[in-house]
Amino acid sequence: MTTTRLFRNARLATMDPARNGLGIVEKGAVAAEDGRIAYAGPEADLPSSLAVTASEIIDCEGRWITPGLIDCHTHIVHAGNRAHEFELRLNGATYEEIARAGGGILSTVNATRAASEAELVASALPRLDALIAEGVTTIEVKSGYGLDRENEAKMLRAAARLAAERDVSIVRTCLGAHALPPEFAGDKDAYIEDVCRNQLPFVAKEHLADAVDGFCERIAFSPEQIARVFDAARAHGLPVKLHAEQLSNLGGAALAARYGALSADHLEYLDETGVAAMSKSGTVAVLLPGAFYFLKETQKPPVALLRRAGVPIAIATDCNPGSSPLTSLLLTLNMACTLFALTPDETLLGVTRNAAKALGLQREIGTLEAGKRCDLAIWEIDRPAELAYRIGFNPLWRRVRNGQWQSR
Ligand code: DI6
Ligand code: FE
Repeated sequence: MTTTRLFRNARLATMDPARNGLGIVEKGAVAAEDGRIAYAGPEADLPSSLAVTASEIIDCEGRWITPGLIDCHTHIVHAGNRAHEFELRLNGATYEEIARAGGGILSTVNATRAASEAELVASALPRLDALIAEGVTTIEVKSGYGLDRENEAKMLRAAARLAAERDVSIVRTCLGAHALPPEFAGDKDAYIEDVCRNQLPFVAKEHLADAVDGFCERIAFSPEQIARVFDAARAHGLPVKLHAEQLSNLGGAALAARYGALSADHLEYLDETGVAAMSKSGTVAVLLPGAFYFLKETQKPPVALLRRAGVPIAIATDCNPGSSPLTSLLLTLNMACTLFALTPDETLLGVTRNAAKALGLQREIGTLEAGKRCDLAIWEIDRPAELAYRIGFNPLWRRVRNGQWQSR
């Protein structure tokens, strides 16, 4: 039997590209049928068949409904934390110096290798809960702290378990090419060979990831090395994305675009050539103001160029223990406005429609349109800009997943 649930007397920010801006509908309604949106639009135009069959009618009393929020770039599965490095940096050490001295990512690698899958799940859950409490319904989770076949697989399995522990969708990305593990010290090419020949074939065979990512940076891997990883990903039918132009400009975004990447992420040092390449390939620019803030960077991503070229912009927490220990997507919206001068509307599209595209899920989630999964966030606000305006306040009223009411 089909169950129809009707959310009425609401204001909708549909994010529907066929409408202007946020696709706002005053006096709107959303009908969910078997977990999917059967209707989203003016309540006056609601098909009477849906109104009649509804098994439950929820009066939203004028509250705002947005699509469930999407955090499209996180590293929430990891062990330990790096508060000590935070102290070192406040005493003058730089992120790159700490990484070169064997700290940084590698200290998280040691902790993550030593943790069991169950321990990784248990330590990720409080971070996941913080995101969920703010209306997040889909989260991307990267590996990248295992750096060998067994430990990368352990991280990706832990990520999948999160979706069994909580009502949330998890999208998994294999980030084997994140850092050089100690057993390959001095030989990045040999490690890249391990990623391509050993890690990715296994991850693909076991269906452990939905995409492949890399870190293209002088402290990580060169464009040539990343190209080898992308070739291997392509051979296994996996789409790619890339940490690019975060600390310097190596042309990573243009490389990613040549491989039809879903997204290029960070992008502080992106130049005009990179923007043009992304625009041509339809690659989403994922901006991560949490890492920019936490590392006290000064070079800002070229937002004006991205806008002019029509590159879709997404926003994410980058939640990770080293450069962005951030578990609030709402605070991320505020940071994107204050630090990168995005408009509140741009940030809201960046955690809904454009974040869905960054995950290749634009047909499934990210807007309030008939046929999509009925993942909603319902807010106690008077206008959408409030979601980006407040600092450290959570106006979520209710979350809806697959058409089902969730407790906060
Ligand atoms: N860029 C980042 O900001 C994170 N990874 C990456 O490639 C940092 C990860 C860490 O420091 O643990
Ligand atoms: Fe990252």
